Amino acid sequence: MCLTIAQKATFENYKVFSIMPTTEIQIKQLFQMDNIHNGFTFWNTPALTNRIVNLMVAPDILPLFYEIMARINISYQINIENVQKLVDQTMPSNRLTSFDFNNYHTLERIYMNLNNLAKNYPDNVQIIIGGTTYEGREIKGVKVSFRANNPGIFIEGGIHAKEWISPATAMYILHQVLTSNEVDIRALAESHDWYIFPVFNPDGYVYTHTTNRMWRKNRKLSNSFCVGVDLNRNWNYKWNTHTLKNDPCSNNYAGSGPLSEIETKSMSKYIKTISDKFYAYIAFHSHAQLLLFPYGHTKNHLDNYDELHDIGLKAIAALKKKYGTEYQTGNIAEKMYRATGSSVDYIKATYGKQITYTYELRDRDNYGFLLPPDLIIPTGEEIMDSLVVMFKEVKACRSLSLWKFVTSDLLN
Ligand code: 0X9
Ligand code: ZN
Repeated sequence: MCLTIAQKATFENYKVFSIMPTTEIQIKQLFQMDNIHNGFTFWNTPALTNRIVNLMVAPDILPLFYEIMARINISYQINIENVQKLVDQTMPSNRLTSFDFNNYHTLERIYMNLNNLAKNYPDNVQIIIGGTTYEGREIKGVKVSFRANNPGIFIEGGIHAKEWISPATAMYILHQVLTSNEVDIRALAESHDWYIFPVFNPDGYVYTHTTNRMWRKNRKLSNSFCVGVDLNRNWNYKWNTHTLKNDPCSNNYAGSGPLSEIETKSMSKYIKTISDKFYAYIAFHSHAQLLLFPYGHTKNHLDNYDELHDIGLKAIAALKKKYGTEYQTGNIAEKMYRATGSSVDYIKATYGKQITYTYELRDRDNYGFLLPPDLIIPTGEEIMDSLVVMFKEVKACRSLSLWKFVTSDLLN
């Protein structure tokens, strides 16, 4: 008899190298490495010259890595000696009994905390099941409100499974909205309704805890032997217009069609039901320290680019104050890479929402997706600081014709 035992992926002695491409040719050459061997994994996509690319290399193909680097004559340095060591540091202990921000948490524990908040703040917190997943889980979130019909802010976390700082930050914001005594935070919190969904991709998130810490997509099985769709390529705006080959084995597989995935389909249906209740949509990702805004298909400065850029600059200046963390802001295609089918682009294009930002959270190159848990609180604090300024600026811009969409409540 043959037994198959589900094994946890190990990253023992996997290394991460920072590579600095200086020419377009080098970018193309790096890009091709993805296809040479599946022991090469890019932590960020090679797209811009003079921007560091982090590449994870399996131990058995180190010689091949050194050979390719020499051949394309590119400078690099080692950044992480043993990925598994960092993976272990991010794993929550089974002994954890309460929810905190010194640890990452399992889906179960996050959902339990949402339930507890609804129990403890019955007048302000309402549980919402926004959608469902391929494996039958709930996509759970909350609506937080201090006054009926406040203008809404929607917060999306965890659409990419391995980006654990994203759900952690969404939860941090939620707790601040409920409990902070800081005057500016209270003012922001109580003048808005909050729709907060910390984990848009629950199946993927669970899988990163149980099986493969570096998983990104959902867990949909398809005809191909490869699993999963990138839920941030699956939304119905310019779906799959950029990829040359929509490959199910790629980490950016856009799915068989727009909204083909139950996660995006169900959440898009839910969002439609509240589309007149919110005017801002914020998504959390990692890792690059960028504050991005639409669109992903073009570098052109469309719609309210100038306003979003101005607000973005002020928000990242506020973000930097406490810990000196440097962000850049700009259009997604110009600051990162071209990518279509994302949730923020969809929300902006479909509902004309003017305030749509994507935070690529900490860090840059030291830990990548494996940000140590003692950096959850500093990350949360600086993001809260930036949101306070972002929405002060939004309010200050109200004289511009652009803001006529903002409900009168916000203008009071
Ligand atoms: O590629 C993505 O989906 C995001 N970057 S990540 O490294 N976290 O995967 C960027 C999303 C930006 N949004 C748009 N393309 N509109
Ligand atoms: Zn992401």
